[in-house]
Amino acid sequence: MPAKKALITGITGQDGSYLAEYLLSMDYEVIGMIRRSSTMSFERIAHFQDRVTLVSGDLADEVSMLTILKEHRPNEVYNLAAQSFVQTSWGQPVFTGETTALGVTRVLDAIRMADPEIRFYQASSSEMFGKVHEVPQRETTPFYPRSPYGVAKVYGHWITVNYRESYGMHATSGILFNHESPRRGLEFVTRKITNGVARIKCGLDDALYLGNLDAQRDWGYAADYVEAMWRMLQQDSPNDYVLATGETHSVREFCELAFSVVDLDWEKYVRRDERFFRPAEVDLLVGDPSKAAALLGWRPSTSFEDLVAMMVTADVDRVRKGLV
Ligand code: NAP
Ligand code: G4F
Repeated sequence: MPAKKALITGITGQDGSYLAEYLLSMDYEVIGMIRRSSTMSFERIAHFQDRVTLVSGDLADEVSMLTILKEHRPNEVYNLAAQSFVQTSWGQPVFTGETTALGVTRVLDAIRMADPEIRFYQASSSEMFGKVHEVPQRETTPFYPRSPYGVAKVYGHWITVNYRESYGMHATSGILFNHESPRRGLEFVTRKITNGVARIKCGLDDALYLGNLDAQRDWGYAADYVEAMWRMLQQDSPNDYVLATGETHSVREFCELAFSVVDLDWEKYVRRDERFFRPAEVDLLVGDPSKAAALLGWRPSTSFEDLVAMMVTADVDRVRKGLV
């Protein structure tokens, strides 16, 4: 049988890089969509760049995606591209809507026109639960987004469901809770903390400035989550799935643990900074992954403690090599 072909939008991001590695390990032919920029940053994909085909396109431009689909004819499309930083979405709400919301319609429409048999994965988010209606959150929990990003993701989720129901497309939505790794962007709180810990340990900084320490998140390991994305598209029928660990921890707990990995006391270094508080906060996220466990046979394999230790160790290593 010929190898399967997958298109990944957002291949240069955290999840895109792990998913590409995973699909390559299963002999997929991987096409990665990248957008034009004045300085290309392939930091996360440099180690396998010669094994994937990179093509130019943008979620803002439907024609570019239609052309890619017609030319490369993938069996599966994983839509991971987005303006993914919640804080930025208040400063750039229209841009966030263009990319994170309408961008999903553009990909779905391009698939509908090029080949409606292509299987589609949409990167939905636990941010859609926002001001939560129940604890833990599951596929049936009503949405109450608290940021322009969350609102855009709700649109992306429902347009995926709508194309599934309107056109019979194999369009699936993975509602993923926060997942992190040493490849996480430096602006997200986990990586900001582990990078800060490494810089303080190595004598480059003497403080770490953070916002709300009380927020609670269900943090898992990104490499575990991309495997479940693939499993979703191997099912006979499209569906919606929550991916989460089922455990929640506060930003404060994350700090405490991260500093303890290098034998430092977090209270001596962490300072509160109003700039990092949000106009509206998501206070508590904790997911129920039992549907994914039952239907996909998926379970996260990395504990919170191991995740924090992995990220701190990787950042200390990078700082010692002068890389961050
Ligand atoms: P990320 O590291 O921020 O990566 C985002 C990717 O999207 C990058 O490759 C970026 O390209 C690309 N992109 C942004 N705007 C684009 C556009 N207009 N056209 C084409 N590509 C564009 O995000 P991530 O953490 O890997 O997350 C992947 C997806 O899952 C996102 O949709 C995110 O919203 C969603 N999600 C993430 C989490 C999480 O905890 N990580 C949880 C739930 C859902 P550049 O490299 O050029 O910037
Ligand atoms: O790391 P964060 O920026 O992630 P957030 O907002 O939960 O969003 C991430 O997870 C979503 C899934 O639920 C994804 F859809 C989304 O794309 C992204 O990957 O912030 C986590 C928490 C927030 O409550 C924030 O207020 O940490 C709090 N926080 C406290 N101080 C901070 C800081 N967040 C950041 N980024 N920087 C701070 O200094």
